[in-house]
Amino acid sequence: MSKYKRHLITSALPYANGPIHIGHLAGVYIPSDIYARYLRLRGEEVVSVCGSDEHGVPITLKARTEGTTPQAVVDKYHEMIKRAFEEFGMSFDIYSRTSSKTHAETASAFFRTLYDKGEFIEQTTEQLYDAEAAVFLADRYITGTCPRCGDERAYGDQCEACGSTLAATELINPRSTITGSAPVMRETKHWYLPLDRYEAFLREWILKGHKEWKANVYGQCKSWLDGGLQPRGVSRDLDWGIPVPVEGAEGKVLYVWFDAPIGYISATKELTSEWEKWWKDEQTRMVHFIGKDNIVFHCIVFPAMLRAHGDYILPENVPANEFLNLEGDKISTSRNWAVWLHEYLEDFPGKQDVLRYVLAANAPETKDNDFTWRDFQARNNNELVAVLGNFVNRALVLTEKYFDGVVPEAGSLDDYDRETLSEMPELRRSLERNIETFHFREALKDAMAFARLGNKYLADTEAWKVVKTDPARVQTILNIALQITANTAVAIEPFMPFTAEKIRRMLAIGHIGWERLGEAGLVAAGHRIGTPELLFDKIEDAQVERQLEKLAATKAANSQTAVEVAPQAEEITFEDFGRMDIRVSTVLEAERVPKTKKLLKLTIDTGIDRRVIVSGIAEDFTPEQLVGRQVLVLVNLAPRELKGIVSQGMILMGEDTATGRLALLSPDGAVINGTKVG
Ligand code: B3M
Ligand code: ZN
Repeated sequence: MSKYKRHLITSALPYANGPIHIGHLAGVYIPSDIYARYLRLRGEEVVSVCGSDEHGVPITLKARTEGTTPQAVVDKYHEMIKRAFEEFGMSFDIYSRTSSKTHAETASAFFRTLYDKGEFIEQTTEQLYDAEAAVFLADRYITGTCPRCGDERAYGDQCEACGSTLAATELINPRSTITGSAPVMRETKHWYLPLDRYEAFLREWILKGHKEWKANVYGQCKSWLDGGLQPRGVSRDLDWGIPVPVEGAEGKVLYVWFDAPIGYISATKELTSEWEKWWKDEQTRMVHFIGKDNIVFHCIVFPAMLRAHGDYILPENVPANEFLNLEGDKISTSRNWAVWLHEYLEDFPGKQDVLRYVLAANAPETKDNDFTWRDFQARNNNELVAVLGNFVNRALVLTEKYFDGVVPEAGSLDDYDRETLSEMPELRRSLERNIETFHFREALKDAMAFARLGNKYLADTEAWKVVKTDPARVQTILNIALQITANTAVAIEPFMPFTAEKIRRMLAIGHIGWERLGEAGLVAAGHRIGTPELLFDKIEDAQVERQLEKLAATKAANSQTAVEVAPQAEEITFEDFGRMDIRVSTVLEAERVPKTKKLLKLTIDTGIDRRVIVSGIAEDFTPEQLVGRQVLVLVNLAPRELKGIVSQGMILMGEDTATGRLALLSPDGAVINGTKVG
């Protein structure tokens, strides 16, 4: 940890316009929590700050769609996010919010300092304006075709398809997302941070000074710098946000990406009166944890702001992760395509560490990665249950069985014992190296390697066999197994704090300092352990299927909203409906009608009689799929002749307007043929 006295860890402030999902956790919050926990365990002085990002157009748009106020939106989601983070075990020292008074004061003062130093360019330009809604259109208020990649759903600040940062005026065929109308141009004054003035400094600081940054981060910074930096707007015509603190700025607020990073500073101020030693002392090491879409703001814009202010430190590293997808599709708050943290905590109570483990093991550290529920189940069952849980359980249960729960003397060790124990210090070195270079996936493997080592040791030494002939040997075996168990609790703590605590409780020991990791004497002979319990239980297929059904319903709902649904037909009376006689029936036989593509000839048992019905469903169903199926039949429809066959009735079905596929309507369980539908 070298020359630094303390570590300031910031985690991207989640927009308070929706809940936290697994993409946020894998991209930002689990890496940041692993890192903060690890540094604290190493005895380092750490402050970890986060909070809700409560300004910006996403919030005001959400308020419009929910027919409420931006303050109500952020109050709702700030509480939801804060609660979910706490239950998930995020160990922030403070979780604040940018609608706080301290933040408004801090961000205003920061802006005013740059303004008074003449750091801003003040410019009146023509901006896109929605005359119907009487608002200027910035960021998410405007949509149109991306000039870079042609995607038609680009926004005024960013194109999600190609990741380009855009100016609203660059969009092709711009439309207001408020009224859908084509905007007009209108003059307005704003303030701009001349990033080009900091280009030489940023080149030096990043491209020369931080070659050790992750390739995805370094590469993005380099392409930004090679593309040439432009002045960047730091104010907006909005009624929600922090008012621009200068005369003649009525109706203008700080651009959300100017105010939000200052949220890290205001959160630190709320945490400690000694906030300046965390932000202005070169012996503080600052690390920003973010997702890749925030790299430019944390590596280019915010550092330029801090540099312009003059007395702040800069981040020593910004280990941004790539994106996590879900079941092969991009996670999306607006399309509800996500695994929401608060729902996970409800569906899998007490399983915080399972999700922490899976998302850390699968983290998109160098490239986008995919979360699947099957992989979640497999990692839980094959790694957590079968390796970590199995090893700890055997070590404890055998101690209880053979030594009444008292840790036996180690006695004399043989070569295999010594070789096994000697592996732990190397595992520790690898674990530390990987965590300190933000390779958390590899670090997690190192932590799990302690459990693998113990599992193998118990399997190889076969205490349950040896106990008949050499009980003294079993004392050694179990003493060593318990030392490895205690080491495992230390090694996994940054990743799975709940499980580490559970193992300590079962060993009936207090907290063990990281500095002892790798030692053989963590649990003293003669010590009585606690009651063994299972660390993890299997995730069953039914649990996974339930989650997949939830996602399937979301997908169906999304395709539903994406498609024009036929308007309601003309109103009828109850009597009109009463004239239709619909019966549950069973298909007895089915065959294709020769020389037709769509027709099937069906023999149907309506409960009243057996009859033939011709149905145009041959492109959606094979005869084999239909025989034996119960269907709904309109039995009192006048007979019709189709291709020489008299059809007596009609089978009811729906046509999926998104896909055109036909869906048979059947009772949700077998009922008597002839049952009347009403
Ligand atoms: N609110 C999160 C996002 O872009 C953004 C981070 C701010 S960190 C200062 O999704
Ligand atoms: Zn694009």
